[in-house]
Amino acid sequence: MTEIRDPQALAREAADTIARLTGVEHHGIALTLGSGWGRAADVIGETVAVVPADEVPGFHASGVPGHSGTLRSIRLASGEHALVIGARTHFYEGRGVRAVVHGVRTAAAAGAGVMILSNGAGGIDPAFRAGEPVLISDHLNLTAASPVEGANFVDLTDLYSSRLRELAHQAEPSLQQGVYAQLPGPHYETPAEIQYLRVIGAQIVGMSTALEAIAARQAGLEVLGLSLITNPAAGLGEDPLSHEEVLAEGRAAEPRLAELLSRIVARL
Ligand code: 8IG
Repeated sequence: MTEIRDPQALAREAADTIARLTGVEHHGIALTLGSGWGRAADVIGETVAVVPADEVPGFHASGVPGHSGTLRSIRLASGEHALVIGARTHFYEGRGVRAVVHGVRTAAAAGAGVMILSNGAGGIDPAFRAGEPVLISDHLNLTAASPVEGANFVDLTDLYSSRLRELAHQAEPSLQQGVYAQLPGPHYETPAEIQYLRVIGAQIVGMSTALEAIAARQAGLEVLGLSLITNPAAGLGEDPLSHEEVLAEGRAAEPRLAELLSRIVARL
């Protein structure tokens, strides 16, 4: 029956369940860790509790190989707790936009003020090489969908918080930044579509994050977005795109990304 429930009420119920199962009442920071970013959960602090996603209202076990299906509570050096959401629902799974942004709404209900959204993505700008992390500076939401319901005109001017980007840049001065385009997927783009995306201002392309960022802003969270470039976008590299390539680049980058996220989180 959860599909017809008010999304706010479902997020509240999820947050209460997380508090009960982890023993942690308040999570000040939340992170969604995409392809390549998972190892960060082992490094940013001390894991207090791991909860299977399907024990929390509105969450589903992951349908994507290589993606985990748990929620973790982590105690940071500051004493604050971070909630790691290892159970992202993608738009292409067809569960609807409410399911896609349920993690973000749950994070807000759990007390988060900062939402870190990470992903694996294709590089359109040739300056972004496979294996590199890139800060998301802005996005093009090309899903033709919105997580916002009703006449609710949410401002997205500084969606990817310039304060948090500045802070990330201090943690890692070599970080470049770019505009992320979210497409519905699950197919990758054609080379013609990548040329079109380049012309309209996209430098990174993926299948997540933009809808989540919008919901995060609506919920009053400050958003930091990070992409691991796992492949040159279609038509720009030598090889056809494959999920195996994505997973392999992700695994290779994991230690570096974990260390990067630790340094960023330590500055929040
Ligand atoms: I990882 O090249 C990853 N996710 N749409 N295109 C799209 N999504 C992606 C890509 C890519 N690489």
